[in-house]
Amino acid sequence: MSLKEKIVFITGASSGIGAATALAFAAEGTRLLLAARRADKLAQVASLAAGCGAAAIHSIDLDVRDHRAVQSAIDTLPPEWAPIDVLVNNAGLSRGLDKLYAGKIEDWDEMIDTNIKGMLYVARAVVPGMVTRGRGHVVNMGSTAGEITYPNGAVYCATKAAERAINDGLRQDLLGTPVRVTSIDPGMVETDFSLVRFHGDAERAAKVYKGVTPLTPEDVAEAIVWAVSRPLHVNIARVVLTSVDQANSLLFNRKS
Ligand code: NDP
Ligand code: 8X3
Repeated sequence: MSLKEKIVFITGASSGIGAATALAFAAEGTRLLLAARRADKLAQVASLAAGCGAAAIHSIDLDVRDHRAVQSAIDTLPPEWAPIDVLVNNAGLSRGLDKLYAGKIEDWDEMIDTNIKGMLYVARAVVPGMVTRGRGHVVNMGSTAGEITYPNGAVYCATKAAERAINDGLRQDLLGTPVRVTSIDPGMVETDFSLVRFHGDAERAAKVYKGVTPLTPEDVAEAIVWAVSRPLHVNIARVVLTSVDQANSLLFNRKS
């Protein structure tokens, strides 16, 4: 299916998987609606996307945890940007790697508010328009962490288990409409994810990727574009992808 001129809305487009997804969709000639909180980073991604062939770009400074801001951002889109064809519900983060009984409440709140509630707010604001227009595709960002919980990561893993339930529930609730719903579930991807998890501790973040070859953000972006470009009667429910050095969220082939 050609994606040319389709409107693709990507949350968390300022970095990592979201940024790579923006560039991959840009190469398909789509129109890109990019959202994140860091406007400077978003502007850099927008400029790269323009160079990759995006048909048009519109950026929104948005915190997905603020449900009024999310609804207002969608309600006040310029008319030419309103008919969103594809939503990549990607904004998310991990905070901390602690035993559950020693975890920081503010870390839990941030993960739950962003990964679960933020994802829901964006879907709630965007999906009704897709139903009314009789077309659309929602791509939610899951993780292997949502399938098997790993030690010290219970709350992050729980947010991705919730994503799994919400993704499946949304697909059931959209049965009878042409709107498609896909979860993309990567294992370890080298992005700013670990830097954010460890509150900016770059040395600790680098250790996460030591001795393994992780996925790249571009690997994940390619899977997203693939799922979205299937013929319109095909719904890819879930794509699970890891590097060959990872079997699941617990098992790695670490060389050092
Ligand atoms: P990055 O840290 O590189 O990117 C995270 C993105 O989310 C940034 O663009 C950030 O933008 C945005 N974001 C975070 N909080 C908010 C918020 N409150 N409102 C709006 N945007 C927000 O990490 P990744 O690219 O790795 O993460 C993207 C998604 O992929 C997440 O959902 C993550 O859970 C998931 N994932 C990551 C894996 C990995 O190993 N890296 C594996 C599996 C899934 P800004 O700060 O500018 O707002
Ligand atoms: C990110 C992958 O295993 O680092 O969802 O939690 S993991």
